[in-house]
Amino acid sequence: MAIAASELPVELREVVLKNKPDSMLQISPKATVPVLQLADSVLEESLDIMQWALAQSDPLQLGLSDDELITINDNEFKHWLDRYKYADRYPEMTAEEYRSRACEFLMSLEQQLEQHTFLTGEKMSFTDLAIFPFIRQFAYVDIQWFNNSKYHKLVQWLNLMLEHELFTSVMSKYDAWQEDTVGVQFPEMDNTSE
Ligand SMILES: N[C@@H](CCC(=O)N[C@@H](CS)C(=O)NCC(=O)O)C(=O)O
Repeated sequence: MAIAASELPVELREVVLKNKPDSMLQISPKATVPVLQLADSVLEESLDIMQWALAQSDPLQLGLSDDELITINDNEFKHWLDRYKYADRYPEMTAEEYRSRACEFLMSLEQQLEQHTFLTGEKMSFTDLAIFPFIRQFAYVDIQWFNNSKYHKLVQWLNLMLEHELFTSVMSKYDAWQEDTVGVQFPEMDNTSE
């Protein structure tokens, strides 16, 4: 989403995690996605990629942020989210217990959203982009529970983000990239208008 927002052109290489290309493992032995290969360096963390893109070009004025909310999201919340999502792999606690641990963070977000439409103000910002994918994952573990929860503002915010063109525009499905081929040009050329 940050790259789409920046409108910087990249070559997209869709990776199937069960069959990672050798050339990806060579430049990034860490072996996680996303990976961004630049002319003289490799970025292997989503936040670094977001910052790289938006530092150069930010037409939507999302800004750059190392907000405390992002730190809590990437550490505490992600920890409980993974356990809530895969509770059968972590039998020490029930899914409901994992969910209630994760909810501490949801309450912080709800408090922000009681003050403004997005997490840091009336406009969507870097912080919204960084946190949204994780709240989306959390919500879809049990969407009925989420939609009926007490986090009313968060439910509204998630829907705003899900409907936002920036999100829908990056949700196309791509075929896996094959070694020694050219990936997909992104943003894709709009060939609907003559
Ligand atoms: N902190 C990293 C996390 C990256 C990460 O864990 N990505 C997952 C997919 S969402 C992955 O590539 N896992 C490796 C695998 O499943 O083999 C980032 O934000 O870039």
